[in-house]
Amino acid sequence: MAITDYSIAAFDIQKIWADFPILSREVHPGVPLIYLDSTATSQKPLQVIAAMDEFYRRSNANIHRGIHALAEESTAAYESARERIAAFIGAATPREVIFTRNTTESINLVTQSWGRANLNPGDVVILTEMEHHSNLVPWQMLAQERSLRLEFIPVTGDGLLDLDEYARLLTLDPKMVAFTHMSNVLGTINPATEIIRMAHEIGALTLVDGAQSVPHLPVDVQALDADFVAFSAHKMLGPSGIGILYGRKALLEAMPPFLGGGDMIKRVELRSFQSNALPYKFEAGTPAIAEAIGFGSAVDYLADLGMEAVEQHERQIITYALERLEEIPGVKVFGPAAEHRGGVASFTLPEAHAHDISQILDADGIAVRAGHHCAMPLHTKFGIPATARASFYIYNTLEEVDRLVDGIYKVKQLFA
Ligand code: C6P
Repeated sequence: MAITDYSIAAFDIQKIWADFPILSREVHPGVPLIYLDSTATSQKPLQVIAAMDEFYRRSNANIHRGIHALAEESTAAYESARERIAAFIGAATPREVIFTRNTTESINLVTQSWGRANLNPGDVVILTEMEHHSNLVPWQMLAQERSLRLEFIPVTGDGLLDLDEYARLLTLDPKMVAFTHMSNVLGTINPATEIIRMAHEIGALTLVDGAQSVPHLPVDVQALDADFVAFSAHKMLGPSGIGILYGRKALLEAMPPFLGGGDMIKRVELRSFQSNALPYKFEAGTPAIAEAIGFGSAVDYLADLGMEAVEQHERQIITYALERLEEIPGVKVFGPAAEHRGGVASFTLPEAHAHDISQILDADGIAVRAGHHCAMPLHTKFGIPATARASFYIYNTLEEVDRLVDGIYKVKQLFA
């Protein structure tokens, strides 16, 4: 699609489009792509693709194991990626940045390692009603095993967390408060600093699901004062198969390893082992090396744009998108006003199921996600089985919002 709308860009959108080859393809003959599904996974710029290609062409070798030139190059590239990611989130040291497979694995690392070591029958863990299954099911599994009590901060009708009820739940003396920084369905940006401060006041630890916030907002883990933060590369211009668990050094040092195997040990005997130092203690086996290098390149790309500019760009798009969607008779958009949300708009139409909406939009090249978006309890709370979800990132334009709105009118005509 030709981009003519530059007026809102906090940065040079035409240059950005040139970096994302996939945005120029046709998805059906003669039908260009309009990609509005970055909350599921983002597209990747040439710089990320080139960094991974270059690694396999020139430097491929296992890390931390060889003394030959390629092994040293690949180890240096892998560790340099960790350093740049640590700087990107403001970690005190790269040793607090653990490579995992994704946000889901990062959260499971916390439940299985920290949780098993620290939680006992009757202990309370606070979650919220807007959690993705990734920050729900791992806690449910641990709760079953350890007879924990899970409590939930309610979501108000306008898609915000009820902080008065949170204050009341804190009187139950929870050991952990685990919450999403930004909802993948409602787009709500939760007041993470306040939630963490309140938890710390009563001595609880906090886990921030940053899957949607780290890609879209400036996130500084020390300014947040977070204990754990989980996020995935694939939602922030990087490859799939790699994510991060940030954890405070003292906490990570006290935690037992999550997976056992190579690289996570200092010494092994037939009947015992000694764990390696951080961060390697939590990185068993050969990791996703090329993916880590691609991830490093992705954070360089975002840091060059500036996360304030990324946030501003998406705020302008979502403000316009909410205005335009609300013009359409019968459309119900879930979630708060634009000032409290990132670039996510989940909606329903009375005439058509979310899957039909998505299928008809696809015929016009518009990619949106339909379903429960791995947040079934939230959909149950709102009394709906599914929503259609348009989500925006650095490469989206106001013009694409107009195309989405035209597409929704087409759906309404077809189902009238
Ligand atoms: N949400 C979506 O379409 P993984 O799959 O581990 O990279 O991320 C899991 C995850 C955790 N928390 C939040 C808030 C998320 O949005 C996601 C992923 C995608 O909404 C895929 S279900």
